[in-house]
Amino acid sequence: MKKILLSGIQPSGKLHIGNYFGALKQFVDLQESHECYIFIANYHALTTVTEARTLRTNTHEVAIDYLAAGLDPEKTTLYLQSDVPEVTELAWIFECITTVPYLERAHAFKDAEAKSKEINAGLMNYPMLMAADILVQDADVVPVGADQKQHIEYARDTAEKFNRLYGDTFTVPKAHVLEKVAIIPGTDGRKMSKSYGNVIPLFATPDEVKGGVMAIPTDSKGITEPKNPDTCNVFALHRLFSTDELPELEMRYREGKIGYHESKEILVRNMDSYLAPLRERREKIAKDAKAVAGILKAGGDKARARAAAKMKEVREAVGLV
Ligand code: AQP
Repeated sequence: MKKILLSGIQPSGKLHIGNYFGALKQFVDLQESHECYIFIANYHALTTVTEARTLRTNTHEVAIDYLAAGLDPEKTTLYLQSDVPEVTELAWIFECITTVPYLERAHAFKDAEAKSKEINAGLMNYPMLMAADILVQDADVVPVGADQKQHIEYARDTAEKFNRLYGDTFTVPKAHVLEKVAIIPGTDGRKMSKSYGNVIPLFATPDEVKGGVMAIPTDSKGITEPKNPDTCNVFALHRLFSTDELPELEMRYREGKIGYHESKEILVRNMDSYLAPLRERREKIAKDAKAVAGILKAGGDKARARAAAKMKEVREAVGLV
């Protein structure tokens, strides 16, 4: 029996190459070896997106991105989180066995607090909704970037706590984080993140890719000065897109045989050849909105049926009957 893999991405904006290497590419790579459930986390996106039209458009775009990146609906159940409303019921039940100080320890919560953001209750309860997404499908494996690792710990803790209180009900899931791509840096060297404005969109046009790469800040070393590839934001992206040339580029960096401008030009060229086939596939898929909606509907029906069966067990376990 294949292990159950589950993960999702929020439709809170255009997917970027951090989302791709940190998460989406792994979903694609693991879809042969696992029974896969990949959703679009539109309930989660409500914590930040407050315009219905934007949420609807982003959701449709992410569905196209999933397919263009190589998720195959024959192998992977693709669905909208909101087509499985059972997760909100389960999140409520989890919130009732979870303490507020525990939720306040989440990095995402502390980050928002440090930035003095107005924190909505949805943001605070985010880890419980995520735990519900994962546990309601009895997922074994959850591929994510490093920033989400703590949330998987929350899901594990919640499964264990529920099982202790009400009897063995949930599988305790494991995070799957690939160290090499755990934190993809953005154009400013911080984690690539929509909210930091340092992203290169996965489906950027060639001009956007060029603009994004050329704007990456570097130090002011001249062409012949030795450079440290480990602290260069351009080189960090070479590690993803220039794998064949990496040893040569590293040598040229260390020996002062390449300037940042040339390094960026090489990166733009390599990014374009990597991203062009994905872009072409996306254009084709985007032409048939009905087919995309049909794939999500079929996936939603399947995911919901599984969730409903699990919720029957949960309701009985907690005494809601
Ligand atoms: N820079 C990154 N490196 C590696 N993995 C990343 N992920 C996101 N950014 C990077 C992974 O992408 C998946 C989906 O993430 P999400 O939908 O939760 O979005 P996010 O993490 O909130 O992405 P952003 O861009 O950082 O959004 P904002 O700025 O709105 O918070 C996750 O598996 C995540 O680890």
